[in-house]
Amino acid sequence: MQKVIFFFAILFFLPVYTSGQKQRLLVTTDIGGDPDDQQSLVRLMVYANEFDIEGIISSAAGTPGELGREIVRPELIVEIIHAYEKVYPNLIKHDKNYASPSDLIEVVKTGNPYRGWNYVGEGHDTEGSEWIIKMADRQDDRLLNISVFGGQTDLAQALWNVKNNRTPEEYKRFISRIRIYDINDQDKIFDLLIADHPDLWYILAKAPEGHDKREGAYRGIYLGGNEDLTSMEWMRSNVLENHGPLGELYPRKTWTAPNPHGVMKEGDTPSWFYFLNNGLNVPEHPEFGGWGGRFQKNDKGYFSDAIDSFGNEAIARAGVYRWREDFQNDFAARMDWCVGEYNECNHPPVVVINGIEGRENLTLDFRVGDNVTLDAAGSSDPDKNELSYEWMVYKEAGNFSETIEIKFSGTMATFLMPQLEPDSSIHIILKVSDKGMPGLSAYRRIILRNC
Ligand SMILES: [Ca+2]
Ligand SMILES: [Ca+2]
Repeated sequence: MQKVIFFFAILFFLPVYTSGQKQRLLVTTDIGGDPDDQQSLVRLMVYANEFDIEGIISSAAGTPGELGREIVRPELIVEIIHAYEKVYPNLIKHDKNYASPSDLIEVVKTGNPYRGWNYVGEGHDTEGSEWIIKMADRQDDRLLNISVFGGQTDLAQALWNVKNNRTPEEYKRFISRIRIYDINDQDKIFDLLIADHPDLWYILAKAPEGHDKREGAYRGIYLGGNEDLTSMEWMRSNVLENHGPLGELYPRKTWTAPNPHGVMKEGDTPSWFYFLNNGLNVPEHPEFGGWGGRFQKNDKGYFSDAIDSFGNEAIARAGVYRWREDFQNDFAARMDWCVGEYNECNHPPVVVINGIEGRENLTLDFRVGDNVTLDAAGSSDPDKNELSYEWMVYKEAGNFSETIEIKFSGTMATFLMPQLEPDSSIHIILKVSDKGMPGLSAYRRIILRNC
């Protein structure tokens, strides 16, 4: 009993919450080239209850030179939202927080069909670049998260406009209001962009120089790990068929080699997975890792791919594929929500850690040798499914290389607090999984430090 009192006293004085908020999201997409952008948007629609989606901007379609013409395809975004509109009445039976289809239509904007640094500057404002400015300026305590599925030209234009038309202080404030996750520097203007705006909070997800491009963190969405979860058979039974008009719109063919299936790619999905409030992800800390991958600050001041170890591999994309079973099952359940009644579908568990519900990560300080007790008692499942508890030490996330001996008992995990190196901490990921169909998991991250 004494131990319990001691523990709650610590909780009362020392919790640090750095996650757990519904995030704002603005997407720019090169939709109209590789159909994987449509795939990523279809998946995003069934997560429209988890974000405030403030913009979906159609930027120059395809990769540079891919289509042989300069074009934007906002109608492809609208088509997906119309399919969402058809399943929306069913989705709200599962969560009333799903965004209204008309609100989503209103934030579809058109960017520049031309791309590159020559299209940034005087006279190159677009509906899309102006919308980025408007949303970043919007009064909100939360930052605006920008997921760049394609080129960055409209984003660069927005930044150019603010830098050249506002005072240095106003520009600085504007920059501090946004976070960017960029897939692969598609317009090849990143070096110029970051040179012009060195204070940007920027993740450039891209395999490092000299590495195979397929090693990149974001590629873990479809490469490495158990690729059977991306097969045509899996996609047919969970997304494409018998799941309503939104699933039917999911493109069935794209380029996935060396993944042999050629169906699910979704190369851009990690750019919004990263910001998803799921109890695991911590948007302000790219080095913590999560569904969108793990990144480290480089000597140039932005974030680039970090190596993660999983199974026998140490490779950046493992930072994403290590969660594939969880994120595919989660997708499958949400696709069921498009057509099924509440009692016919599965819903994820609700995690309680040491009496605290929510999705915030917990930071707890202990002295060397203290008995640490973590307890998931009180966790529940809305479908009354049986639950199981997994406690994982995410070594890379805390820069912690030792092994600690954790004792498990029911909902509890206990261990002795070790001596930590300066600048390191122990990240424990609690995963609570249900025995529903498909099996769903929910997470909490606990960060332990020496005091
Ligand atoms: Ca794309
Ligand atoms: Ca459940």
